[in-house]
Amino acid sequence: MQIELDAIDLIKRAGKYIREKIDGSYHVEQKTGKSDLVTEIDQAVEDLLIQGILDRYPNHHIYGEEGRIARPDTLEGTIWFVDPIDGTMNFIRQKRMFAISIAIMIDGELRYGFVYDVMADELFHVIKGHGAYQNGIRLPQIEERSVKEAIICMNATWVTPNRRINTDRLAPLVRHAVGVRAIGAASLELAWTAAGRVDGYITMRNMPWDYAAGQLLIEEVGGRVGTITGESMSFLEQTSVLAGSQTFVEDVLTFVQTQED
Ligand code: 2AM
Ligand code: CA
Ligand code: CA
Ligand code: CA
Repeated sequence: MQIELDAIDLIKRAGKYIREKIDGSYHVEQKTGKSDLVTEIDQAVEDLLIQGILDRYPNHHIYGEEGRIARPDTLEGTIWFVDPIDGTMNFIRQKRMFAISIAIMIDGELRYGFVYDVMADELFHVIKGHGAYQNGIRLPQIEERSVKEAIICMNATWVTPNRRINTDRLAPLVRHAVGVRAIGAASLELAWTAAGRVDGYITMRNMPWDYAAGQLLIEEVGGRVGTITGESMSFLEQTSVLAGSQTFVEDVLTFVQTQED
């Protein structure tokens, strides 16, 4: 499909741009606080992606993190969810383990997803109904693992107080799991779940540009993605995310429902 080739071409060009800029100097700004950062590279990459999309598809809508173009307020038509740098803090401090995340939704249905690990030059991509791929090699179906057998990617927000859930209900998961990892780039954590490197991802606050591509990757290999209370995603607002195999997600939902408050 042309749209798939266009998206891959764009994401790889954007990645090359980031690799050229990563060791240079750029401004860092705080958005909502010291853990929520943006640089002029994030903005330049979003501009580059927007330009590339609209050159080819002037009627498509773009829902991008840095708000460089007005966001659609419905899911009608074709929408590109774009996160120019997912894991900005990793980009700034680790200089690795960040991704460009792009998902394409047509009339409310996720159809294509792309997560590009820029420094590893590793592209995860998915076409709904036609497979999920890691650098062009098809990913097998996800392994069914319970919490007791799982390595869980987490985020500090799920063991600190938040308004969505009593986090005392989540902390016991850490004790039961084989291990936990906090990578700091939601799209990569979801792609790694689809690829079987880890067994699940849980966060209390993600936006559609963080999870949409990773969600489709996981669903294509037979996994499940929803909110921490088991609802499906709305794609227009901030949400919790619980992702993994069917067994993992059901196990976590049971954990969350059965822990004492
Ligand atoms: P970002 O780097 O694109 O902002 C960090 O644990 C992960 O959560 C990253 O994928 C980060 O994406 C995402 N995230 C979403 N909302 C965030 C926020 N308000 N502050 C920090 N990270 C956020
Ligand atoms: Ca951000
Ligand atoms: Ca992000
Ligand atoms: Ca980002």
